[in-house]
Amino acid sequence: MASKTKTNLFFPLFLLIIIDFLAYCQNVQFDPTWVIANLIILVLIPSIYLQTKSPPVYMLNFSCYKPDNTCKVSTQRFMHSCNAVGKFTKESMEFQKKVLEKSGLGEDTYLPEVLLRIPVNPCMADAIKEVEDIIFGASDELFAKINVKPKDIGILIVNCSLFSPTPSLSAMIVNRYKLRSNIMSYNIAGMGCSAGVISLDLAQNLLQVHKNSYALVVSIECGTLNFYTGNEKPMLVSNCLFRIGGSAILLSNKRSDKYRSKYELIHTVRTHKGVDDKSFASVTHIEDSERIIGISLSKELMIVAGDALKANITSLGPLVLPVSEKLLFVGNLIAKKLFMMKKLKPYIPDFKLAFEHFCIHAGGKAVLDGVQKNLALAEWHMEPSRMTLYRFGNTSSSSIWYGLAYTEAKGRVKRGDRVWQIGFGSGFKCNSAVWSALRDVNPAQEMNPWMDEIQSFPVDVSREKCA
Ligand SMILES: *[C@@H]1O[C@H](CO)[C@@H](O)[C@H](O)[C@H]1NC(C)=O
Ligand SMILES: *[C@@H]1O[C@H](CO)[C@@H](O)[C@H](O)[C@H]1NC(C)=O
Ligand SMILES: *[C@@H]1O[C@H](CO)[C@@H](O)[C@H](O)[C@H]1NC(C)=O
Ligand SMILES: CC(=O)N[C@H]1CO[C@H](CO)[C@@H](O)[C@@H]1O
Repeated sequence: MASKTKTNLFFPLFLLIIIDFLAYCQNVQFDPTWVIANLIILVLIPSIYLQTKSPPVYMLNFSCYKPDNTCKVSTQRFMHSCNAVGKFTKESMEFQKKVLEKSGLGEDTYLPEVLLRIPVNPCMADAIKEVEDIIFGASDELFAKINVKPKDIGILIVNCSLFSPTPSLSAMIVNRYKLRSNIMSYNIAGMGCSAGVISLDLAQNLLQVHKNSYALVVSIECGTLNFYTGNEKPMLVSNCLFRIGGSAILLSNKRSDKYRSKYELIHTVRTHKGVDDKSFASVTHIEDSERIIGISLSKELMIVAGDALKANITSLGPLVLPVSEKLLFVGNLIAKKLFMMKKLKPYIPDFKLAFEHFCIHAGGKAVLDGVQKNLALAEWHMEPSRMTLYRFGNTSSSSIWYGLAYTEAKGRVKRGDRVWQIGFGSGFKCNSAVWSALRDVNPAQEMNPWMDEIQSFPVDVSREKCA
């Protein structure tokens, strides 16, 4: 978009300079109005150009929270804790065990400590402690990585779907890091796992309006108060999949920061299918018949997710795909619509030509399988997302950052590589962010949760679970 405006605006400027130059060579006498008109155009066009061009958005660095080893939860420990809750029927226990075994989660994921303590009796203070650990853990690491003073940060966005205390989570960050008093802070709640991308999109929009700013985006989820203790199956599933985690990202729109940033944000695309009732009801926070609160996942979740993905691909495709793929896609569409070739399968563009790396929300094995099938991705492309699910579980919106950290830890990120982050969440929403790497990432210098164990990955997830 910006480059098109550039050529459009610079063409007349270029023409003018040529005319001036020719006139000068011909010794034409300049009359004053001509000179003034000339000057005005020479000053005006570049300034119009600078006004209309939206500033770039760079990501200086990011961090993912790695919880303490004491919070590690194996299948056995999980079942033990569930047993200690004392409210599950035998059938529910069996069901949870079965879900866990098929989930794609490994034996090293993390749950909040209070849920592992016996007796299990989480309270508000525990939840606050949990979010503090995650938020400050991720942010401390981020501030250690970047050379930016907390006072320089102008925009703060925190997203935590299920826990929204007063004072807000964003206020907790302002208080702890002594952020400036005119900070623009936003606390997003209730938007589910795709909120990570929503907050990026919000940050991008704000950065386009507020020049020379830094934006801190913190994505976390709080599980403490959302552990479901009833016996309805749709609500038990999320107990098994949800694990703790969080991420912090620093964005900048200063052009000079290009030289010390990791990635540039190229596109964000948001799809909201909330108009459709089935989509709307696919993930809900409700009370069951015994008034126990939990998160209910509907059976249609996978279909709904597939639909949302398709919709968003349709709008993202034209932005990112090479011309050849676009032609095939349009050709297929014309054949179907114009020539009534209804049996023809819709052409699925090869997104591997548009991106080198994929980070898909690790919500569960079914989500990843669905996306892999829809986009025809190879195992190599799925590896970061599968390993994230295996090692950290469903960490909600921050899971796409664990995926990116994995890709970096494996030394896969090279200058110019394009990364596609796909988030899914209640609503139902499918959101994408597209990044371009500004430099090679040298894993030896990185600090991220995968670093000290990256040699042991990838693990074969399918075999792991049969054993
Ligand atoms: C913020 O990020 C977390 C990531 O875990 C996600 O669970 C949460 O839903 C996100 N956002 C919002 C707006 O709730
Ligand atoms: C992942 O965890 C979040 C937060 O608990 C939940 O809303 C979401 O439904 C989970 N995803 C899946 C597919 O279970
Ligand atoms: C990001 O942080 C790591 C430290 O973990 C550092 O080695 C790396 O150089 C940083 N990247 C940039 C582009 O500043
Ligand atoms: C914001 C955006 O581009 N989202 C798109 C996702 O897909 C739907 C359906 O094709 C579009 O209508 C949205 O505009």
